[in-house]
Amino acid sequence: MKSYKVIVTGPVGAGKTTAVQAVTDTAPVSTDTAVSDMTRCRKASTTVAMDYGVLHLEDKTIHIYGTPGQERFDFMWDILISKGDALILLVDHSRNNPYRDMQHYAEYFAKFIRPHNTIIGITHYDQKEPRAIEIYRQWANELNITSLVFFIDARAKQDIVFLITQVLEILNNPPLAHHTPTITQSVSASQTITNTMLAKMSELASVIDLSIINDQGEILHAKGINTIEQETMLLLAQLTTQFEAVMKMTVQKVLLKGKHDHNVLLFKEHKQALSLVFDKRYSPQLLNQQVEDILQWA
Ligand SMILES: Nc1nc2c(ncn2[C@@H]2O[C@H](COP(=O)(O)OP(=O)(O)OP(=O)(O)O)[C@@H](O)[C@H]2O)c(=O)[nH]1
Ligand SMILES: [Mg+2]
Repeated sequence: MKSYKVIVTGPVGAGKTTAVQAVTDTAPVSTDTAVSDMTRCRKASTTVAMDYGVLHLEDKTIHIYGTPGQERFDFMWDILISKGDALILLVDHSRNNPYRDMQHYAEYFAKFIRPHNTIIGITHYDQKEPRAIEIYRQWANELNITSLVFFIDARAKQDIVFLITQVLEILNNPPLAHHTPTITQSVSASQTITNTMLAKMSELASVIDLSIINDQGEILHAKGINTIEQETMLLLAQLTTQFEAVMKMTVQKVLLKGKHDHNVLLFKEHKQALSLVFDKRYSPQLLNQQVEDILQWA
């Protein structure tokens, strides 16, 4: 079973969240929030961190990440692209200047974009007077992105599956000599959170799942959590690191309150992040105290 990470990017409203939701086999992760900018009247919500979903195609598992469109969240673009095998650029035909949009993304992702790893989908083509696909293909060539450009509808599952299939096809059978993506071997860092500590944490009544992520973004230990949750924890840990760099603050703990049964408590500890999914009937303060005791004394 081969696994791929495909990043979906493009301007605000191009349909990134819609595309991820359209193809996701299980419940997608979305970080949309109500639009507060008065300037935007096209849609009610915007993505602030990422979209995430998983698609199974024959013998492949495809992890799909949607970037936020708004530029104030563009630090997420770097985090997401650093994990990507392939890039889908959605260009909104109904916006004022789709060429400029393409140019912006071509420049931003120039280090990543190669002819065999990027594909362009033109969305919203039903909402404005048509423009020939050849014009978009010509623009793409001028911008040195790729010659693969298609009209698609982000709401249609088959269109997104088509883009993914095409880009994986060229990724695996590149037309020209290409650079082979480096596969990073998992290097086990010296573990400051010991197995004894983990065993004690697992025994806590409130703890459902736990995972440890090192500063290389590798999952060193994951108990009970599924792939989607692992990926989300990984991103959460990376987000806190990014937050530290941008805000010049130290993140020690993050508490996420779930809508339903579970909460998440993330501890940053000596270049490692420990995340605990716990039953929300228990108090976070109690869990915090218990974990701190274990980290200090176990
Ligand atoms: N008519 C039409 N609507 C589309 C098409 N593709 C997407 N949409 C709609 O356009 C809107 C796009 O919204 P999102 O998927 O949230 O856009 P996004 O790219 O994630 O936006 P941000 O997260 O704000 O960057 C949704 O209402 C979709 O239903 C298309 O090809 N035609
Ligand atoms: Mg979105």
